[in-house]
Amino acid sequence: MRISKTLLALGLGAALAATSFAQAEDKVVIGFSQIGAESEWRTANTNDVKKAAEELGIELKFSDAQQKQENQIKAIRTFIAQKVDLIGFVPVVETGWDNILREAKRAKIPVMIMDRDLKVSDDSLYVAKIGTDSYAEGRKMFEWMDNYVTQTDRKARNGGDKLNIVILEGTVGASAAVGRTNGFNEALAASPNKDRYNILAAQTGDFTRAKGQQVMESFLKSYRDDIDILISQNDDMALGAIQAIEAAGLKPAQDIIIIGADAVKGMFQAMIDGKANATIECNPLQGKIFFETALKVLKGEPVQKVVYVDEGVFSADQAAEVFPTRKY
Ligand code: GYE
Repeated sequence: MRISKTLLALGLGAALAATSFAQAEDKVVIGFSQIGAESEWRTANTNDVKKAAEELGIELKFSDAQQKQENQIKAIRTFIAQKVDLIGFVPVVETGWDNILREAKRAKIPVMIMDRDLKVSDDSLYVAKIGTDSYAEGRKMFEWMDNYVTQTDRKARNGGDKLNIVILEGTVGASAAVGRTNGFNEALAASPNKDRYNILAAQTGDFTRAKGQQVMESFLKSYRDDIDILISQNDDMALGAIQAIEAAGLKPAQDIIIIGADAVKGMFQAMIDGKANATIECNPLQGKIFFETALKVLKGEPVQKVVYVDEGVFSADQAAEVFPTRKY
């Protein structure tokens, strides 16, 4: 949508007549700041963004922030200087975006959010958000756990009267972690079964496999014979934790119930192998709807402010059957 050289070369009258042709010829340019590559989910999300942009004929300026908010702010500032048509980004953390988004607004460049939520003083600083409902995901983690322990009449391994839970949390300050924590805790607090449970420990594993393993090792050092349930705010951390549990001589999914989030292929494989119990889906395939919405925004058409993608819940008993249909 930038003015093409052909357009400039023509006289003004001819240029006006040629406008629609020039627009059809010029690609929409979108700058996109991704968080990084911390998980299998994120890789699927990035691949989907790139594929969708290509399919819709959009010129994508893609930038990887390596988990740092300051890198995202720099990337957004560069996109503003490059006068892209629209800026998209995944906010690594919820807060701290007001200033840079005001800069984009002053430059009259619309901003769209993907995946994670953000908190800004003024919601007009972004036009739309396409993403995941992490609060609902946190609630589903509790509900699946509570149903499962009810159905299997689970007893505490240490003989006590409460089932002991450890929680691997995501990146500190990220909406995907905050939402899942709040959703889980609020569902627990409101449950008639709340007295069944005790949260032994909760710590961030930064959404990565390596840190999930490391933090689980330390949980096991303190509470090896007490832990009944692991709630992992993403599948990658759960997969790391499974290694720690096996190294400690325990059976994942049997001695310790393992519930993850994302529903990536690696977790399906773990469920098929009998090493994990369930995963709450978080759908990373958001590219198509994101860029279709962006094109509407650029045409001045009305769009919905917040759109959540569809998400399911998968347990080990369905894993083998569902696995071949999984797209990420
Ligand atoms: O669950 C995790 C990732 O923001 C919902 O980020 C996303 C989370 C996802 O890296 O694996």
